[in-house]
Amino acid sequence: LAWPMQVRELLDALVLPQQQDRRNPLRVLLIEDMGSLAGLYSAVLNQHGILTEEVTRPSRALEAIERFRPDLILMDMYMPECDGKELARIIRQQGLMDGIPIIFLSMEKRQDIQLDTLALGVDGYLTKPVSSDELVVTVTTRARRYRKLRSYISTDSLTGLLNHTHLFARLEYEFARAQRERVPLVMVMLDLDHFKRINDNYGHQAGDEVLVNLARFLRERLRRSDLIGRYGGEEFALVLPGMTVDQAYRLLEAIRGDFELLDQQSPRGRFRQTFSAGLCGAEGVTDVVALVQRADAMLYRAKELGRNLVVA
Ligand code: GH3
Ligand code: MG
Ligand code: MG
Ligand code: MG
Ligand code: MG
Repeated sequence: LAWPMQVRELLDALVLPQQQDRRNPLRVLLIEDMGSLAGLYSAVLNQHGILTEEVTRPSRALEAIERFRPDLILMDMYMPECDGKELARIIRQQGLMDGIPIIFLSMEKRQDIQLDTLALGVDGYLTKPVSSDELVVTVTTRARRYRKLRSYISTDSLTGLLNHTHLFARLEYEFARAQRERVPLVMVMLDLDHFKRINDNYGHQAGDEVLVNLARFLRERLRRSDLIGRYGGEEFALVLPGMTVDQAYRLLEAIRGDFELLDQQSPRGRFRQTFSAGLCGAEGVTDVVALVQRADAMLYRAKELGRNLVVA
């Protein structure tokens, strides 16, 4: 298929990987029972810097979504185990990913059937055979837009950490997974010590900078798989999957000790800032509410015992 030159350039500009895409490629989950076809789509998308994961059995889809965290789902309509419409409906019921773009790829040309799927909340319909250009443009633009919207609603604007709502959605998932796979998980509640005084003595702006510094410090010291959230105000919450309470205690204690030594800058002078943290392991805990309550109780203990402490 030959496009006029201007259209070709427009297409290239649209799908040109943007700076942020290169550092963190767009992720597309392909649900297609014909493995060879899935491989073909993957190859086209991969050529444009898009990461893909292929699922040939619909029953594996939810697990793949949770693990791979796609920015978009490309789905076949007719599959032996389950039809695409049913699967789309199930995906739409999952809290964490309920807004993810789902695009159908199918030979189905009947408009009433296509309309039916659109009414389900499916975002678009590509009719096979689809051209590479159409595939790449559709996927890139929608995945990028979803990613942007998702980051607005899931991150705290000051620190860039997960916000309260999103942290809890992710915690629910990590907690369930830890129970299911019988791996440890630790919840941490962390609160800055006498932070009110910092605002009073050095100004609110300096206080904000401390929050940003701590967020950066935590990101540097924790693993990519750990969840770091701003619980609210000057309180942070961490979820450390796969870590035992002992390991988490040692890690947090090291972070506490190093953070305490950082010089916090402000126009009214330098100062130091400490935090206290409470830890709780997920083992034997029935739900996330109880988990957070226990970590909170440990934090309260740390405050009572004099602050600048980690209590497990
Ligand atoms: P404690 O050691 O008991 O936690 O003492 P504290 O002073 O840190 O706790 P308190 O709950 O009395 O005060 C929390 C302070 O945190 C008050 C509030 O102004 C400040 N704070 C909360 N959110 C922000 C924020 O986004 N920016 C700034 N600069 N300050 C904040
Ligand atoms: Mg099929
Ligand atoms: Mg307080
Ligand atoms: Mg505090
Ligand atoms: Mg507080």
